[in-house]
Amino acid sequence: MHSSRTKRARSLLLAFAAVVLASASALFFTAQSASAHGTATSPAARQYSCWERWGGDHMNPDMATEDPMCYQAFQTNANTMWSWMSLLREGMQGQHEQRIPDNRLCSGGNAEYTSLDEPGDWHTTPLSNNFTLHYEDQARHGADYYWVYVTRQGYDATTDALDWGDLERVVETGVYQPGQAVDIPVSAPGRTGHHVVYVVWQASHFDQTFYSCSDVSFG
Ligand SMILES: [Cu+2]
Repeated sequence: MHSSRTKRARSLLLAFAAVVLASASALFFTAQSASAHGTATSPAARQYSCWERWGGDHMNPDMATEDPMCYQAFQTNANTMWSWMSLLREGMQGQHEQRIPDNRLCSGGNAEYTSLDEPGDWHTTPLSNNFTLHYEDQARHGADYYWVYVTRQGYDATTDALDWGDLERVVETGVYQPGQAVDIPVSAPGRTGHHVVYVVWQASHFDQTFYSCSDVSFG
């Protein structure tokens, strides 16, 4: 009597522990996959650049004067930086240029990232007109394609939010396999000064698309 009751209690406990373990690992898996997508890291996307330079020191008041665009981004929503790898949209069916409105390109129309649409004196990466774009695919999604755009000469990133008409699409890649390094040669001749490199990453695991703006200075 007594021992069978103990047995029953023990097996209930085991069953309970199994459920807890299973849901904990499901949670862990979700957190892992959610935190592991990617973005352009060189030249660095706006949110990655702010995270890289200020993520470890984001309460520093000097940011307001030294790097006002990162400052406004942290003030608006610090998750924009903590989730630098999750600037994505789902189910776009390849209609990036049709479905992302002008002035919302840098956020991809994703409400968590609106501070990135603000024009201003974003920190730039100095580059020559022929450069290699490195994209970090943390999640090993692979790619159906990458589209790389560069702003036209005359565009002013400090006063004008990005429109499709400001851009020239200079690269359309083919497929990248999951785990393959993504280093894309880009040529953007005839440009000097502050420009924006805009990247569309169509991931391969399902219809999930990532957008990013990287500020560069040519010449
Ligand atoms: Cu993903």
